[in-house]
Amino acid sequence: MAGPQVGILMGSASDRPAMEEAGKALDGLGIGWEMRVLSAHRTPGAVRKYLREAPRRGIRVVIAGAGMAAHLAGASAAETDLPVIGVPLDSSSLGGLDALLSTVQMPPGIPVATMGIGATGARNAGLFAARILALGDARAARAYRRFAEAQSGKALAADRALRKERAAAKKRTSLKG
Ligand code: AIR
Repeated sequence: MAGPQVGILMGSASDRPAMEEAGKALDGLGIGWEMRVLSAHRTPGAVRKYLREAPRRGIRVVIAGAGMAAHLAGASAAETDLPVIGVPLDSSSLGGLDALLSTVQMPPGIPVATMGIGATGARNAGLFAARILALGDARAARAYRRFAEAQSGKALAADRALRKERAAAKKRTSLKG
């Protein structure tokens, strides 16, 4: 069996509930992933080691989530040429704005694709990783298309149900009058 293609990194085990969303999104598309707790501040050597070895191990995209002064995505992008997707997490009294600015405001030359704050950002990070992989992987591309069509189908069904409900309510009102 092929190994994981996406590395999901997080600054602390406390980030896990939010970052699991990235894994769930990838699971839904049949894309393999692995998860590590690696901190740009607490374990910088381990961050470097992981990123140096990642391409050889088959990792194609890195997702890095951290809160507070969130430097994990930037530090990861400094260590590898793989695409790095940053997820700012809400772990402080600043509601994640600190992590957002720390992740998004990269200096020129070291790009990080920054998602929104928290679990929703993590889910989008998983989907964005799938879009990157889909460029060179027809199976991932088909899985992504199926997901997008199912999502549209659900939204269209909700719209149909809403219009039906409103039309019925209008009819009841006009019958009364
Ligand atoms: N963090 C850990 N090392 C560097 C950073 N920025 C972040 C974690 C977590 C927050 O600090 O990503 O969101 C608090 O970590 P902990 O371990 O105290 O819960």
